Order: sequence, then C-alpha cells, then structure tokens
Amino acid sequence: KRKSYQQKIDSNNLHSKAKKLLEVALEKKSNLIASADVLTTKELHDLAEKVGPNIVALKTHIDIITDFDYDKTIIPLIDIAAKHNFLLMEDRKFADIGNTQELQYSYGIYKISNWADLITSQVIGGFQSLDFFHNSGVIAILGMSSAGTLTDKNYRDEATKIAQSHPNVIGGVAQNELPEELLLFTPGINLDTKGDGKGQQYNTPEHVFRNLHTDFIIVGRGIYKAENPEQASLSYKIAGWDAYEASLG
Ligand code: UP6
Repeated sequence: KRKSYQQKIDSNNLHSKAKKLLEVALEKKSNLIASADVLTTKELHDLAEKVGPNIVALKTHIDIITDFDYDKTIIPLIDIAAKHNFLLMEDRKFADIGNTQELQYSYGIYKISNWADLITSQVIGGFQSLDFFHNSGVIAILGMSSAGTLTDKNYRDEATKIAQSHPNVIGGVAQNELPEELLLFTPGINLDTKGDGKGQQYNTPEHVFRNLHTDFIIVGRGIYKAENPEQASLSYKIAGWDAYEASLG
C-alpha cells in the first residue's frame, strides 16, 4: 500500500522543496508536471499562463529557448509561477564531476541556481557530484523512459542508493517503483499514443499510479502539442488525480 501525499508531508527530515511540492499538490489536487519543450520565450510564457492553474511544476529545458535572455525569459517566468503557485523544474540532467556541475548550475547565461526550485541530475558522477546543488531539490535520473536505455537493474539499484543517502535529493525519475522516502517522477506519459517513433515509450497515468506508485507525472507533447493546451492540462490533471486516489486503495 502506498503512502499518501499528506503522510509524505508528515515524514521526518523532509527537504523543503519536497514539502512545498507536496503541499501544492494537495492544494491544487494535482500531481501534474507539464514539460515545456518549446523554443521561444513567448511560447514558454504563454504555455505557463495557460497550464499554470492545473500544474504543480513546470519543467523546462532552458537551453532550447532560441531567444533566451535572463531578464526577458526568467524574470517573467518567476512571476507567472508565483501567480499560479507552481514550482520551476529545470531538466538539465547534469552528468559531470562535482566541480563542473557546480559551475554549470550557477554560472553561464542560465544561472539555474537562481530560479530552479527543482533540477534533474544524473548520478553517474557519484555521491559527491551532487553536493553543490544547494538551492534546489535534486531529482536523480535513475531510469529512463526511452527504448534501449542503459539504466538496467544493476545501474538503477546503485543509483538509487546514492539518491536515498544524499541530503540534496528529493526523488528520482524512473519507470519502476522507488523506496518510499524518494518521490517518484514519471515521464513518458500520454493518453493517446504509445510512442513517438524516436524511442520514447508512453504509459497512461492509471498504469503508473497503479503499478509504480508514482507521485508525479510529467507530460510534454500530450499538452504543449495539443490543439488546446489549457484543456489538455486539465484532462491530465484530472486523470492523474483520479489515478492517485485509486492507488491509495
Ligand atoms: N524525459 C523523458 N524520459 C526520461 C527522462 N526525461 O521523456 O526518462 C523528459 C524529456 C521530455 C519529457 O526530456 O522533456 O520528459 C517528455 O516529453 P514528451 O511527453 O513530449 O515525450
């Protein structure tokens, strides 16, 4: 039997960003993270405004924004996030030594540490490589959704040990159930299709809540490519919440 969001909030030593995320989930009755894989600042802000009321977090790949400008892209995004009460999650998938990750996290044009409540990181660089992510909750990449991924059981088990023991880590991205002290974030979610012809493999919210006891679903093209992203975000929000409640038994 899985733990509820409230039971997770009440657990000891919860990271402040995990607590915030779970509180927003209960407040909005949502476990939906929209992935904003769009290419311009305007599209990013428009999508954030449209889906904002229905999501707990907006996931970015900030390095695909073609007209990125910190003041024009990030400052308004922070305001939209505050207005609609969602967190910002940068899906950077860091994968280097600690010193390099520290530089990539805080410097360059993106200055991720200034604004990202949550960041994703590989744990391939080992435990200490995660030490410098002080301002964000880290979501460790433990298993990938794509066909042929190298994240086999042995890798996942060892990566999960690092995630469980590191104080900066709040959870993992995976396609399997995790130890209950780690929040589980599951991408590869789509209600209409099984794949994208480029290796992505999709499941439904119902499947991942029932079988993996996931905590948060991540939806990209199912929302931002929909004819009506606002309506699509509402549909995924409801499907995710119903599946969560059903998984409580
Ligand atoms: N993502 C995955 N699978 C993983 C890890 N991350 O799909 O194992 C990310 C992708 C993309 C989003 O980088 O931003 O989740 C999924 O998008 P989609 O719903 O459009 O396939």
